[in-house]
Amino acid sequence: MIETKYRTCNLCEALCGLAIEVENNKVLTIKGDKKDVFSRGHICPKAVALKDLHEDPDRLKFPVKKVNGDWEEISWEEAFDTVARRLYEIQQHNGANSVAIYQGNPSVHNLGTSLFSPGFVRLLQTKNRYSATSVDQLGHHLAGEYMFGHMSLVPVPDIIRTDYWLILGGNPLVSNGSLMTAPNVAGKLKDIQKRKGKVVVIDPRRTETAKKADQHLFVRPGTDIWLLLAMIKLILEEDLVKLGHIKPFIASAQLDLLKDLLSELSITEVAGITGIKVESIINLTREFTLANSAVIYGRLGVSANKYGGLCHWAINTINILTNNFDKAGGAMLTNPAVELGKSRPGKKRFRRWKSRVRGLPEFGGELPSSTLAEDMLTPGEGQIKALVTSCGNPVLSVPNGRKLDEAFESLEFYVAIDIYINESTRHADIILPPATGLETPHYGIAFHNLAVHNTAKYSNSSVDKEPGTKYDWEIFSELGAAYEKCVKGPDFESTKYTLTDVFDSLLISGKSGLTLEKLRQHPHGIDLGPLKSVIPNRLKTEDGMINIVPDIYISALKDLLIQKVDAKGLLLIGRRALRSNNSWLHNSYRMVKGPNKCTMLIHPSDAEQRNILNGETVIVQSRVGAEEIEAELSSDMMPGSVSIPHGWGHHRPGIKLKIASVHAGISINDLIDEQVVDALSGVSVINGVPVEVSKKN
Ligand SMILES: Nc1nc2c(c(=O)[nH]1)N[C@H]1C(S)=C(S)[C@@H](COP(=O)(O)OP(=O)(O)OC[C@H]3O[C@@H](n4cnc5c(=O)[nH]c(N)nc54)[C@H](O)[C@@H]3O)O[C@H]1N2
Ligand SMILES: Nc1nc2c(c(=O)[nH]1)N[C@H]1C(S)=C(S)[C@@H](COP(=O)(O)OP(=O)(O)OC[C@H]3O[C@@H](n4cnc5c(=O)[nH]c(N)nc54)[C@H](O)[C@@H]3O)O[C@H]1N2
Ligand code: SF4
Ligand SMILES: [Mo]
Repeated sequence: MIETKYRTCNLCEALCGLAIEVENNKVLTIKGDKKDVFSRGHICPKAVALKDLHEDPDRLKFPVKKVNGDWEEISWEEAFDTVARRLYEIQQHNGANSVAIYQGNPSVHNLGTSLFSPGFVRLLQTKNRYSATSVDQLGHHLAGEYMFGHMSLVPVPDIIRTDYWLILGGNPLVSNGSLMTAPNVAGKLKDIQKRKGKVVVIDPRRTETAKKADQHLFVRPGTDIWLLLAMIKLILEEDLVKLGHIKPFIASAQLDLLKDLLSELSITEVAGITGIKVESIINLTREFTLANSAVIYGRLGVSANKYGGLCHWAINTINILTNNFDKAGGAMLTNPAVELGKSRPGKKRFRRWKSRVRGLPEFGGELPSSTLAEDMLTPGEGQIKALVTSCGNPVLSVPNGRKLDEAFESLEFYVAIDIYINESTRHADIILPPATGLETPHYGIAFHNLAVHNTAKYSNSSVDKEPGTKYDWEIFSELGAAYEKCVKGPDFESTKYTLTDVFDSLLISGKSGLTLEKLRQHPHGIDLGPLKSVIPNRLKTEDGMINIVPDIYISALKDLLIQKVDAKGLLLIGRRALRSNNSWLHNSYRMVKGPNKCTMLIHPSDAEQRNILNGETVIVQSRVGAEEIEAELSSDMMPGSVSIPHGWGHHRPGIKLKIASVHAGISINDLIDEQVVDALSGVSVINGVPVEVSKKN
């Protein structure tokens, strides 16, 4: 019998509703669910890859152990006992911090991992915790922590109601939006234009989004902060400040301080640094402030760059100063059924400890991933000797992948919770593979907190997992129990919860009145209404105020303002493709088929100077490596910048991905310098990396 199952796609942040035809546990078709209260039928080409993922013969189903370089299947029991014992013994000999954990992007897309990994991580008691957040979005969270009192208070652009959308360093028509859950961005962009609004994109590449926008301005990679500061200066000096209803929550002395700090900034110099003309900077600022509603949205290009921390403070500040914060059409906080960041005001969760070798700051309990390799390779007290990875592929996603290869190989023990033997997990001793994708229930806890409209939707699994396989949450739970037996003795029995127990109690503790039972009665989701003003209720600062000039930002700003900016040479930036999902969807043939997608885009004038023709192989050289790649000439690139997509590089020996290893590409992170991070937040600098490009002889 053919049944239609409704669920939410777990691949990216857009939370699209899917209608899946299933017969005898086999997936027949995957389409958009027109009745989904949020996405209304929208999907992208990646959704069908969920079928390929479900059927992928290369996916591991049972634990494997490396024996003399080969993989052998072992029982779950043996796997949990061995992993728990090895981790415990290594910590007994070398201290708790000798075990590190890295959690990757799908952790937040997987309800089981979101709810059950924190308990396991706490058991390990290690300060060496890492995640993809520090290669992605530290700046957003740091600004939330210091300006609004909690790292989860990340405002989202209300693109459903805005009249002016200014996008910096994001390409939501391809990425489908990030830190802004908004299915069908293309439709929403068109709607802004239909209501006579305006969309402006600032990007070193004329992206797919820029081509649909009303205006595009090239910006030299890594220099947006100067543009943002120039905008703040103009707003303050031209008396364009409008605080609206949040006025009582901002100390007026802070505006004077900010004006003072920027008094020496020259707009002409900003134009020279950014490549954006003085008159464009002035027009942009005036248009933005004069629009009925307007919002700046900054994403990866301004998040994982040298000033990622300052950029997101500046973006929030502009939205606030122009009466575009906590207001329809501006930057808003959400009212989700399960709210993140409910903890009480208190001590900042920043710089409570440092990375061992380079002294980079902890934030929210984690250290910057750019330090992971050196913290493993540098001998001495506190050296990392063992690693747990879950939902992550740091060899491809963290700067200097080659150094990580070396570091992972040097470990005494490495356990990966992952579905594939890929670039990272090939170094593991044991891999614990979960049931995933369509086999799991879904609720987008993190993403409902970041959504442009309030909804709630729970999906049951669409197909049964194979008998004997385990979900991520079962793996964390059972591994935790085995580890606790090592610590507390073989008779210790830890309390066992199920995923639905934990999720239901979380729902009930929220104020929405929703229960799991109620959500289950609404397979297309429940509409909880448009975003609403939440200030001051959601503020978590100790004094109940918004802080637009936190001390750490003032000192970072002073350092920035005395910098000399070198505009010479080529700067490398990243890009994403519609049929790609970070590093792990390339084993689906329909995602990789067609012409080579892992090319380096270069402006024809830069190519001509180097005698490079379209399609030729070039050598890209950086401080940390040199890679050969096909050049693709494109006048969509700003002269002086070149672009390579990330997530490729499947040529490494030992990986067991038949399709991906044929469509291998190179890894941009083999060129990115792990030593360069944003001095304020510690986020990796993956955009704006100096490189030399030459023709291969
Ligand atoms: N140069 C450069 N580097 C980048 C970026 C860039 O733009 N340029 N982008 C950065 C960003 S934004 C991010 S988020 C990171 C992503 O970096 P990571 O999170 O480290 O890497 P992913 O490619 O998302 O890898 C996901 C891993 O999870 C596994 N997996 C998939 N589903 C499941 C599941 O349900 N359970 C388990 N246990 N495992 C699963 C996959 O097999 C894969 O190994 O990369 C960052 N790195
Ligand atoms: N299809 C697909 N969708 C995805 C993903 C994927 O891999 N594939 N990954 C998901 C993840 S984990 C994330 S975090 C999001 C990311 O979502 P986005 O941030 O929208 O995605 P990117 O394509 O990385 O966009 C970054 C843009 O910044 C530009 N840029 C680079 N340097 C600079 C700079 O210095 N200044 C400015 N102004 N722009 C700059 C780049 O040219 C690029 O257009 O996408 C998510 N969605
Ligand atoms: S946009 Fe994202 S959530 Fe929607 S179908 Fe595509 S991958 Fe899935
Ligand atoms: Mo990301």
